[in-house]
Amino acid sequence: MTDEPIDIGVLGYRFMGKAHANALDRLPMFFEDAPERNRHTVIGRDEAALADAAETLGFEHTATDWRDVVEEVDAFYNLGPNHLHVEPSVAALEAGTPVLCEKPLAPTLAGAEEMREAAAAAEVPAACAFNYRFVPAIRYAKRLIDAGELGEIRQVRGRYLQDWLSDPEAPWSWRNDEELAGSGALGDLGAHTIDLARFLVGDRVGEAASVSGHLKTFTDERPVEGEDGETRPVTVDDAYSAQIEYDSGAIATFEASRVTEGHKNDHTIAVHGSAGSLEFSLERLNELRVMTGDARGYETVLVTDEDDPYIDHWWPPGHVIGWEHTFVHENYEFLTAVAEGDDFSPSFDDAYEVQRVIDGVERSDAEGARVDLN
Ligand code: 4PW
Repeated sequence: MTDEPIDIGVLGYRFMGKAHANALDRLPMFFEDAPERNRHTVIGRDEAALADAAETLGFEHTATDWRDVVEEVDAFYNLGPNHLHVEPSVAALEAGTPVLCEKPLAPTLAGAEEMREAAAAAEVPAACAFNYRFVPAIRYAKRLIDAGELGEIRQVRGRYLQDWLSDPEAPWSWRNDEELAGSGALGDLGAHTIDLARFLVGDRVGEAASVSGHLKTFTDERPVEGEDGETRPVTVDDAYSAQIEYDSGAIATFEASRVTEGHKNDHTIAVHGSAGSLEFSLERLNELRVMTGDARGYETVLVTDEDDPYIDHWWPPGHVIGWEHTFVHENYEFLTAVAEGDDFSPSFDDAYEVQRVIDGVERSDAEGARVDLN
């Protein structure tokens, strides 16, 4: 492990920029064995906003061009819009700089392939920020599945529901544009569920072998903020649903939406096997519902004991943690992998597999038919 602080360069300083900067803040107090790190440069286009962000998020420098930064730093966090994932991440990897990139890996499968190849050629961690893998209750669920407590895995059901685009007057943003985002709810939210299922049961069921998918856009154009009367077209899905069959013959049903009234950030996943079931919901992230053995129904397990994953770093049993802590765990693992030169998972390879399913859903929707992914 290197003792030199890891200089971090971050592209993007809004929602995800704050989530990761907050995580970096928490490390010295709660993860004392985390490698030393240094908030070196924050990158963006708007110089005034950038100066404010550097001040608020604690970065030493600012830069308006990522090209000036990716070689200079020891780790590059790509938290920019999806259309900026490919080129800067590939350039960083080609310069031998480890990368942590937000999800979905790329707007298209071709972009994800380019990123996967750059990662394979580089001998440094290339990570995709699927933060829900770092929820203690999810790690607990994986232990149960790996130990065979659920028996043979038959079905997975996953949903990720938000409501912030429910109002047709909600303003247009890059997240509504196919060129800039790739897809809508599918890539933004569905990517998480597809990855989480793969994380939990992938070792038992293999990869997705075929998929049938449907995309739906309810609002075709949205107002441009600050531009009276101007609208822009929505060219991505508001909601998607998909049915998947894995190599083993296990099946999954997934859906995501950004227009579901009454659901703010409802990410729920259930796994059903021949000997039991479990269910996790982000809105109750300290809990896992489990049914195994001779039990006649579900038991709710509070996953906050000292021997539960990551919990020994935080508070005494029962003192619950939240969404932001997933980023702390993710940053801890990523920076440790960078310092020790280890592999990191979820990697670009993992994220490419997710993108293969996303692409399959899009093709299935376009063709009106089930598509083979092999
Ligand atoms: O995990 C979610 C994301 O994928 C976040 O809570 C917000 O919604 C930000 O982007 C999506």
